Amino acid sequence: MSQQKFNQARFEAALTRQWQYLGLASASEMTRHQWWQAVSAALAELLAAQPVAQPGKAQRHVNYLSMEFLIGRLTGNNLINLGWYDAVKTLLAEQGVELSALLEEEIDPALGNGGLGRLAACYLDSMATVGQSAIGYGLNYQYGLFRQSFAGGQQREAPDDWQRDRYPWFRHNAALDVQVGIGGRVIKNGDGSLRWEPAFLMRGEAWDLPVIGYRNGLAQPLRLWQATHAHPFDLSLFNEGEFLQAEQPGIDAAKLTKVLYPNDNHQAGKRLRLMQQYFQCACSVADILRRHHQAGRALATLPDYEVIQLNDTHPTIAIPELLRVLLDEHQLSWEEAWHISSRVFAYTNHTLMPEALERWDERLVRSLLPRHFMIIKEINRRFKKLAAQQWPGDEAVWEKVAVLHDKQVRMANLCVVSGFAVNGVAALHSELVVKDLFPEYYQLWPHKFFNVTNGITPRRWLKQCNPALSALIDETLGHQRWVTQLDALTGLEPYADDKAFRQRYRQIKLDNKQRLAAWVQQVAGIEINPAALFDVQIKRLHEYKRQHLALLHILHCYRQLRDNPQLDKTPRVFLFGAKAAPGYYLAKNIIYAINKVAETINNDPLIGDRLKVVFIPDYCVSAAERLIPAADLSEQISTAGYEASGTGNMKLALNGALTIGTLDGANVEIAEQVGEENIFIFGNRVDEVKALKANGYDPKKLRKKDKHLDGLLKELEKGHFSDGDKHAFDLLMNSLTKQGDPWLVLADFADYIAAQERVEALWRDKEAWTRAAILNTARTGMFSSDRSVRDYQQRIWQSQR
Ligand code: T68
Repeated sequence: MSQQKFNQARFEAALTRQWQYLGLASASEMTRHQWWQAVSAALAELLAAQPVAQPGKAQRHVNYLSMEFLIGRLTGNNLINLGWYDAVKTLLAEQGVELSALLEEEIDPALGNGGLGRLAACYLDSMATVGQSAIGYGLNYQYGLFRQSFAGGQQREAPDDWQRDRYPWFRHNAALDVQVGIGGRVIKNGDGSLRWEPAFLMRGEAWDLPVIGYRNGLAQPLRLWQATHAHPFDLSLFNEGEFLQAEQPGIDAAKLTKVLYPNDNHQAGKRLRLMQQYFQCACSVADILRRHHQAGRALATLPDYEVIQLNDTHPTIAIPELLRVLLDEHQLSWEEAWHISSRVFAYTNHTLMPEALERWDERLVRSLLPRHFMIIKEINRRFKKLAAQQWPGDEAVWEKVAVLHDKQVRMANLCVVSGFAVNGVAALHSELVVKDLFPEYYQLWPHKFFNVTNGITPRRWLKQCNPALSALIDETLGHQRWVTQLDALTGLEPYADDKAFRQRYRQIKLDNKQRLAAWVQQVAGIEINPAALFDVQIKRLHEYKRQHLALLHILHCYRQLRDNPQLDKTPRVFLFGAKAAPGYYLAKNIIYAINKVAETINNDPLIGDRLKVVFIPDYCVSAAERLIPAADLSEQISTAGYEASGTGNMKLALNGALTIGTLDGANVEIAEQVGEENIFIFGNRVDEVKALKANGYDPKKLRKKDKHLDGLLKELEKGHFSDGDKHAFDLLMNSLTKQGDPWLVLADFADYIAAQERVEALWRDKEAWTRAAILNTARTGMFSSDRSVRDYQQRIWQSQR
């Protein structure tokens, strides 16, 4: 498969149609935003008109079901993958338009919360690039993840109206519309079979975005469903003169895909969320079966051609939906239907935290999806028989493994029982999935359990976001194979010892830092010194990720400088980017604390630019693309055992930031790859965390013993950073003390500070630091999502069933 040719004449013609459509007299009348719209729409048009290659047929097609696809900006990325970037750049330059400026006009499609949604986007890019035939199925939310701003240091949220209706990359494929029911009751047919009679019907519209493989001529869809009412009007009501009520159902259906739920690693249990999940699954299952029938294939062969990968449990309801269609619409027996469905579904677990494991109230499921509830009950009943054989009379085990328990449907259990594969997302996490979360299932079905370590796409996370480093790599290796074979970066290893190379590598980092500094000035109004160490923590705000541990380190540095103003201390800029779920008050309190501490430190004349603290507002994919190439230090400091993998850790290491981190998630594998002398590992390990908790860990005792730590906490408590308000950080302080410090922040504090001292020691030796940074770039090739996708292929999708 080869790259698609860029047809300049057709592009120009398409571009002309765009400004004519806008009613303008010439291209030069377009605003910069219109230029972005026009160029993107013209490219989309060209792409749609060209026949695209399809991956080989000898493999199962992957249906990647995810409630979130955090795709980020598309125009620049598509140009790079198409290989058309330079041609379009030159063409626009002739019209006096700068491509890079125009790309800044794109609003990020933020159709996801964090790592899980971004992972789905990286996997789509990699599947298209390695030639894995696939469709991503998700929802077309009208409002993406909220926009974040700060007012007096507090997080404010505003709706993210990202203009899905005018997004130039979308194509509405009207031929693919589906009808979806909800509510109602189950009816017995004359022959004793069952039929669901829904109370309402909705229509799902297919809105496709093109996912373009890297210079291989492949494009395949990300299909996002948008809800509307099945009939724009209830005609009978309309005819009776009830105009307003007649339109009502349309309004309700459209509500379904209005907003993305802004929680990560937490389940709120909302009715509308379950409706979203079902809507997404019903549309997707219908589309998969439509394709299968259209290809003239028998139902029984479905598992030979299709696999459905569930991105966490959010799309689990697809399992009873497929069974329902097979049983009720195709009149298959239970055994026949189960024989099909149980070879189709594979499930990826992204968390062990109990509050994130989805459970739905039986009553809610029954009222919205009465037939599905019956099917879930039947799955549970049959599984109970198997469990009784395996663990006769063991009620305790049954309570753990049951799909239905305590009037709740447990989605993770439903996935394990009904699917053929379960995987964790990093080696350590997959081990804990087996040992701590599903030990009984593992005993029953060891062959179902896998690890697939997460990955990131090198196209966006190196080639696109760090063009200067990419060019240096091209030149040094003498080829660009690394873009699709990231392991080739090991070829850089010898250059870590080359002084001239180190100089160039360092200069690129400095340039990136300068660019970042200019942007920080713009968005945060803070001047930062590019020569300082850029210490970066970017991820969702969550207690287990411990942004508050980083805060304690900041307080420590500030104390040091006040105690000893002459101290020769490494100048640092602490950069945070994080959104807190709107209802997560403790997380918001941590943001507030960081912002208030920042305010004090940044304005302290004694400190100058030796310490700066910046909380970048509205962290998103495009912000990450600026921050990552400019980072020196990557903060990956979760409580061991709680970060399933992390993927920001991979992006930062690849771009030459050294990691300071716990032995958690993929940090473990990063440490293995880069070597322990090129990473700063600290803190309690998983078994030590467990032991501490089991033996009655008491943060108060720790605080009493450690006078220095006690002093730092007192400053927060006494209103030193909050204009005398002693209660400003109550939520945070209560968590650290009265509530027993569940995330062991105080327990890891001393070792964290010691690791930070090692960071400063290495930083003082510029050459040694750069050497370590280069080795991070050279040795993180295995974290390409191309490798992850190949692992999925070999271990799960294309393996014998
Ligand atoms: C993340 N999970 C993991 N969840 O926290 C991270 N949750 O360790 C891992 O690297 C990443 O997944 C990819 O595997 C999430 O991002 C969510 O965003 C989420 C969203 C809705 C409900 C629950």
